[in-house]
Amino acid sequence: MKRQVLLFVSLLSLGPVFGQVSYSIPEEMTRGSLVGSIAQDLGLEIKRLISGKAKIYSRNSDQYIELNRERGVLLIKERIDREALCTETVLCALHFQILLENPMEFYTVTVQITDINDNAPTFEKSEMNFKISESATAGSKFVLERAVDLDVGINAVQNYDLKSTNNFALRLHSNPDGQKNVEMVLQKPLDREKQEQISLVLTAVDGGEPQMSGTMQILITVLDVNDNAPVFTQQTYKATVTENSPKGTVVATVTASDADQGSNSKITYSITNTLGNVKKMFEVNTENGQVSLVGTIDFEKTKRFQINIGASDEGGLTDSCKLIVDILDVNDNKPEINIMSKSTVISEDAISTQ
Ligand SMILES: [Ca+2]
Ligand SMILES: [Ca+2]
Ligand SMILES: [Ca+2]
Ligand SMILES: [Ca+2]
Repeated sequence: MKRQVLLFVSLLSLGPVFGQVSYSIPEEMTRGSLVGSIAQDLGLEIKRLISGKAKIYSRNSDQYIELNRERGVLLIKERIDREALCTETVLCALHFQILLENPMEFYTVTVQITDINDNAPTFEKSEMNFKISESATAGSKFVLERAVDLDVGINAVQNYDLKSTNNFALRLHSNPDGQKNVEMVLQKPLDREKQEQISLVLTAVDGGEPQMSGTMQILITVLDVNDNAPVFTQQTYKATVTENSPKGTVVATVTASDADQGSNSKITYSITNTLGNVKKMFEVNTENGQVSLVGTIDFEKTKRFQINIGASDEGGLTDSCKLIVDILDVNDNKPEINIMSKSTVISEDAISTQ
């Protein structure tokens, strides 16, 4: 390698360049494809190429291009991948010399390698996950990954698309380096109670012909906030209980539900009456809303109770309901006397109507 470099330098010092020519070819041409009619373009005859033992002199281009002296043409020797040869540079070219002996002459040749659209935009990750609170406000921004396309110019990434969403809009802004920053912006607040998981697809497209694209999944988990109060299934419940029922008798069950999640929906029930003896007679199970007797009920003293019950979630949001309990008489006051008195009444009525 070192010897070759030295030879190249000494050649340059030997004398003037006799001519130069440049070609432009697309990358990925197959082996044997024509690069250019070099003899014709340099004004050399085929026999001069042969007698001068014309050959390519190059530090690195001879693996890709060969000279066919008999035809006076340059041909593809090995498939050229522009992306491997030049990475991100838009201008990609091979430089070499055609060297002839007797007398010594040399010509410089430049072969521009133009890009073809043979790479799709790709995302490094196949999906991105976000956890976003349902209290996030419109205008909140979330940075998305950019796609990479190994091609250049119009064949590189040109645009993005986000589908399908009512809540988010895609926003692109160009950087000084020409790359686009990709963001999604919340347009409409999220509601975990309506949709807890949102799945979007981000698509990147290049501007090549035919157009190529790459996609990435965006998975959004909507985090709960306590934005729903408990709600009782009824505003008023009704129940009956016979007097003298034993302590512990379940009178009724009240139920409230809460659309939120976790502790934001954990309900605690309580009796909220402040006046009267309701709290001495009844209790509510704080967890399941079962209302049961804790006192002894006497129909002769009270025929109806109104129990006020509250439901509260752990965020402090509440609802309330009423439970009306009617006490049923069990005729515990000497039924025989009652019957006697009734029959007395009937007989009195009978007399009075006659
Ligand atoms: Ca390419
Ligand atoms: Ca491309
Ligand atoms: Ca709640
Ligand atoms: Ca919620």
